[in-house]
Amino acid sequence: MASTKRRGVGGVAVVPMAVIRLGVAAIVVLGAGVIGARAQLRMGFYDESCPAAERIVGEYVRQHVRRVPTVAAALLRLHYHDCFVRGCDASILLNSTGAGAGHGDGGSVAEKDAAPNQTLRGFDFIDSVKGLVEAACPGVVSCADVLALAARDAVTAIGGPSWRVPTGRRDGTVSSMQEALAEIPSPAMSFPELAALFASKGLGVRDLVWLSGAHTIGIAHCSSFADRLYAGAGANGNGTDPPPLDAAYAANLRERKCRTAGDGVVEMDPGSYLTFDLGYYRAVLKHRGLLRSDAALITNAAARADIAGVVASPPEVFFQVFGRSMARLGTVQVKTGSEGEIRKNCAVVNSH
Ligand code: HEM
Ligand SMILES: *[C@@H]1O[C@H](CO)[C@@H](O)[C@H](O)[C@H]1NC(C)=O
Ligand SMILES: *[C@@H]1O[C@H](CO)[C@@H](O)[C@H](O)[C@H]1NC(C)=O
Ligand SMILES: CC(=O)N[C@H]1CO[C@H](CO)[C@@H](O)[C@@H]1O
Repeated sequence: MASTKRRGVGGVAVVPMAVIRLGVAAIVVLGAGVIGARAQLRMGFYDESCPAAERIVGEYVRQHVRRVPTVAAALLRLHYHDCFVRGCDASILLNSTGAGAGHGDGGSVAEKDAAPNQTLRGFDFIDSVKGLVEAACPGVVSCADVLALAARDAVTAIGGPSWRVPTGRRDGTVSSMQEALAEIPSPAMSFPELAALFASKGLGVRDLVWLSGAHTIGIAHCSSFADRLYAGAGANGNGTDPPPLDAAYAANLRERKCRTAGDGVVEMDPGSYLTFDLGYYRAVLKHRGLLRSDAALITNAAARADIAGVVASPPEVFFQVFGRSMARLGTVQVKTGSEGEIRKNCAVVNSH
């Protein structure tokens, strides 16, 4: 505990009780529900087979994120969606093969084309990085590892946290729209529903709370939360919304960015949507979290207290707990060893 305390707040003299409690809780969570395959990933998996791999990914990411910082949010979300469907196996990157194209499993309409994925971005970016890695070491580095590394490097490049990304993930060969619809949390879900879905991935309630902090960067379309602005709009029906969006903020959105329930976009952390900071949690505490799933976080007393504790602490504390949860997310149901394949082109399975 003492060493965690030191790492957690590095250099900060006074450690609030809430921070100590967070640190202890995180360790307890780490010990529970460990997923079997995570042990088979390891740091520097490509050190011999493709020593340049991690450097190629990092350099490409830093170069492009400098010019197009919104890429960071795109890659982070892509990695998360990948891990939630069939594990972190790059199945999210596969194109649909057309109805009846015969994967034999009925999964020919890919995850990419499921409704929650229609706002995913960054596919071309990953294809480009993978192309560079393939040029250096053909057939060695998985798309799943490229995505995990690129997401981490992009978040770090915008001044956000870093975390350890052990490698050795293998790529899956199946991508299914139906599974994506079932396994990716809907923004309309309540806290217990979100917690149950995270638990099914071996992730705890605190992982839910800290990973949601990813919404400190990026944007949401009005359609993703329109039911909080307009009764009857959106997938969630009748506009019941505990707790509701702050009334003044909702009115402002209706007048400006979301005049209709449709296509407008809103920064999830207004004013600092390109900066990895505590703005998102501050907004959530003020009932200005855009999505119902954001608002849901403070319906749970313990989660609300954790968020208040992190908001009152130096940003390094958020960075640390976020990084830990990202490291765990990156190990969800990974394929290793001789499972799956190393895809040559991230959009299509290899032909055998
Ligand atoms: C807890 C359940 C979650 C729900 C229900 C959820 C839902 C959503 C929705 C609806 C959007 C907006 C999409 C749009 O309208 O364009 C969004 C954006 C985003 N989400 Fe989540 N999310 C969740 C958790 C996460 C996690 C765990 C991460 C990553 C660790 C993440 C990262 C992001 C990012 C970075 C964006 C912005 C994407 C962009 O700017 O293009 N989300 N999320
Ligand atoms: C995958 O789909 C995208 C968008 O539909 C397309 O641009 C790309 O060429 C496809 N890739 C392959 C390898 O078929
Ligand atoms: C409206 O929302 C409430 C609370 O979630 C739910 O019990 C009810 O079934 C909903 N009604 C309709 C018509 O969707
Ligand atoms: C990025 C991406 O692949 N988006 C797709 C999401 O699904 C729709 C169809 O439902 C496609 O038209 C998009 O291209």
